[in-house]
Amino acid sequence: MNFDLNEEQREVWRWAKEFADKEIMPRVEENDKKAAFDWDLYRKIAEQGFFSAILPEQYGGQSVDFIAYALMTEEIARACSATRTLFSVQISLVEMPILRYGTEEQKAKYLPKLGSGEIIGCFGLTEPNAGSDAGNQQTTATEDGDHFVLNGQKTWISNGSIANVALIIAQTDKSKGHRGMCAFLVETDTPGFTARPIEPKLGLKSSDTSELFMDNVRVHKSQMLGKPGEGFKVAMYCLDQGRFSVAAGAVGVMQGCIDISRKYAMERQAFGQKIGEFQMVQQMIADMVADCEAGRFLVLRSAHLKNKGVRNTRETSIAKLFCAEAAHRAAHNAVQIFGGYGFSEEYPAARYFRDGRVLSLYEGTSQIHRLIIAQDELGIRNANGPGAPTTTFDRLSGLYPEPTMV
Ligand code: COS
Repeated sequence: MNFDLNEEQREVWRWAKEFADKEIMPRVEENDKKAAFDWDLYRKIAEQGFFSAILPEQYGGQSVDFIAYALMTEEIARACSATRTLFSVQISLVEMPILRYGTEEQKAKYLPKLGSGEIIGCFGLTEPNAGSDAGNQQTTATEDGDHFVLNGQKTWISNGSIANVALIIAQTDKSKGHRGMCAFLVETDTPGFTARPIEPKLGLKSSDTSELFMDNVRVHKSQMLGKPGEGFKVAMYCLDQGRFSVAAGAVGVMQGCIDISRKYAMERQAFGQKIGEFQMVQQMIADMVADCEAGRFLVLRSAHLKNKGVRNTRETSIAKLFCAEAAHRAAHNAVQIFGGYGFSEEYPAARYFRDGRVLSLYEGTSQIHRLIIAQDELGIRNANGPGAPTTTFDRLSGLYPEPTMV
């Protein structure tokens, strides 16, 4: 693993940082207060080409690698986690699964439009009774001639009310359990498809989070993503991608907390000196910095494996678990450093605290990630699939099998 960034990765990082500072930061507070989706910012992100960053040139993209993608994601989250959620869903949960599982027609139909921001995507897996237990899907898809008819409800769907296309996981044959599921690309203007925002939320206030309802929604067979029965695998692939960008976003939250705490600690005076000169404040700053840098390296390790095309469910789970919980610690410390002002919505620490809380809930709770990591370690279930290396020596010495993403 090379610890040096190449010129392209540095350039992408600078590009995203500049955009985050100039375009996102100045409006983050107002957007949070208004609790409304910022369409103007959305258009700016689209115009800049951020949504197409990872797409190959043939779909209008720039083919940036996963290291650059992680750094972009981090920068956006440093400024605003709600905006980062929009960005992650569009890329990791919609574009990437279409790239991986889509037919040529599906890729040509959706990727250029998703990349340019002409359309927005969302990912519909979670249901009122299928959160951590993702295999317990109640949404059904019944075959009817050239179509499937979808019925059911999804919840906690980011971008749900603003999406033009929804990647929906549904049960086609209940008797086969997770092997009887399919994934569909459902256009949200199809009759019978409706969405309703979930409000109010603790954080991510300017991000759209919605419930989806499907009442006899007819979807042509050509809209199935992946093969019949592959729906659960498609969903797990989506989560492997989404969790990576959540982890990168959590690093951004940590960096944001460090930035505001550094500034405040070197301005605020108590007992005749800057509070940053007190060792107990320095301890909190040091913990935040160590967590942030450790988390960033875990994310970059996952990115490195993704660049090689090697299955990385285990490493991504470790990154997601660590970074989400470290972001909570960082936001907690930022509030502590700000003291009473940390409890005020007039200062940024409270927003990082509220927005950061969801990081260990969505895309797999911390408990789910501990389960994946521990079961892998104990030899109960190999997180990276059959044949993946199981010892640290094999993993680190690069003795991976031939690249297999799923
Ligand atoms: N990539 C590819 N395949 C995967 C996979 C992954 N990351 N994880 C599991 N699979 C495969 C397994 O290999 C197994 O395949 P076979 O049918 O060939 O044996 C199949 O999927 C079922 O796996 P498993 O038995 O482990 O499924 P479980 O129902 O026990 O669920 C967990 C496993 C709990 C890990 C899964 O349900 C999960 O991640 N839950 C959390 C869901 C989540 O994050 N929700 C939040 C969504 S917010 S967008």
